[in-house]
Amino acid sequence: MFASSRYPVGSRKLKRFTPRFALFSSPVAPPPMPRALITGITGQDGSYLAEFLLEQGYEVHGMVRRASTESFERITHLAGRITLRQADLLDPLSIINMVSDVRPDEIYNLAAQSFVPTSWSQPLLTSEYTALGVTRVLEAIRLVDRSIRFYQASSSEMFGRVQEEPQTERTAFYPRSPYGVSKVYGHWITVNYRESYDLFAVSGILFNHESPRRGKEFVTRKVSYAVARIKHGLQDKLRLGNLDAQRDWGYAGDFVRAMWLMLKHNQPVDYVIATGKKHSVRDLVQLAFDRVGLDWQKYVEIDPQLLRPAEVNHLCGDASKARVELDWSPRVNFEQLVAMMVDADMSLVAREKAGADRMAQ
Ligand code: NAP
Ligand code: F7E
Repeated sequence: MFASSRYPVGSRKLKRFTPRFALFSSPVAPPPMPRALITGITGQDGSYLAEFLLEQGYEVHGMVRRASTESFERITHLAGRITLRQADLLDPLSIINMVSDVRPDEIYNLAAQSFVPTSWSQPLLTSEYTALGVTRVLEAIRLVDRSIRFYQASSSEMFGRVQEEPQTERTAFYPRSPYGVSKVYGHWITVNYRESYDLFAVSGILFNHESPRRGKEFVTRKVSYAVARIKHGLQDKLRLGNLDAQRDWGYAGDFVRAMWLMLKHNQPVDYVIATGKKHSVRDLVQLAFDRVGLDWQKYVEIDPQLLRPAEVNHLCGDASKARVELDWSPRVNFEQLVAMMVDADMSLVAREKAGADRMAQ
């Protein structure tokens, strides 16, 4: 049923790529550009995915929510090349109208409340965005056009207290936070709509992925930014929580390529996306401080307030299925990732410092 290389044979989607006049005119007119809609385009992954899809020749639309101040810094360099639409995961009508106006070939549902600690302080809002938000997008597809392909941003947080090592697509879930629980809902509702309505809906179970565009509250960026500020003499301590936690950290640029490969595949299948290597927060800290020639033990303090009510102690994924079936594998390793993030923050802090000095004059 999902048999062709690009889009399903016999589906309405095929029409978009086979203009009728192509049979009579020569040379053949180029097929229309595929059209993608990204929810969460202002986030880390949304910005990398938008860039990647533009490179693949897509027309890219992004969903943004209304705010009194805009937070578009990750996508300002794409201005004029993407189209932004206002809608909100909490408002079903806004999503239906947006999908109906854009009529995308593919929807990447990346929008979510994605910071794990906030999911304990705002558990209901987290479920509204991160769990029920998925159903709202799926319902819009069901009502507007069932041939739209759908990607759901699922998470290794669903494995939580891990039931086996490494984790695969067959590992049982045991989430440890309201965020993880919400993602389990998002995962299963995606599977359910695929099975109930024959949608091309897939769930990518992505392990932690980072970049210089990562939010500053996540541990990798918190460390790289603090290292840069300490090196530039703007900060003298870095307060952290659990240094023993271990994660399978990859590079966001590599991971968005996997999302696209999943929607290009001839069958809707769920995949684990991971590097297969785990490191502790302590390893991360040591590497980051080493990069600028500082001894981390002089600067890092443990703050018990940063410990979580229920911790995910270690995660490590096995992405063999994606390697074999999608020909996907990561290109950036952990050491390169940490170096990339520290170097980017060294430049950023230097610019911030120069700006502050100019203001003071
Ligand atoms: P992120 O940087 O926190 O971005 C989240 C995005 O969601 C932002 O664009 C945000 O918009 C948007 N959003 C939040 N609530 C919304 C609402 N009510 N309506 C519309 N948009 C809303 O997250 P990320 O790291 O790019 O991750 C992307 C997705 O992958 C998320 O679903 C996350 O849970 C999941 N994931 C991430 C990782 C990872 O390691 N990065 C791993 C597995 C899964 P604003 O700019 O307006 O806040
Ligand atoms: O924490 C420990 C913390 O907040 C990683 C999200 O993208 O990946 C992310 O969730 C580890 C945890 O990411 C601090 O206890 C120590 O064990 O960077 P994080 P996360 O919770 O793994 C998954 C896959 C997602 O889906 C999420 O959306 O680091 N840790 N000290 C700390 N963490 C933070 N944030 N801050 C600290 O000071």
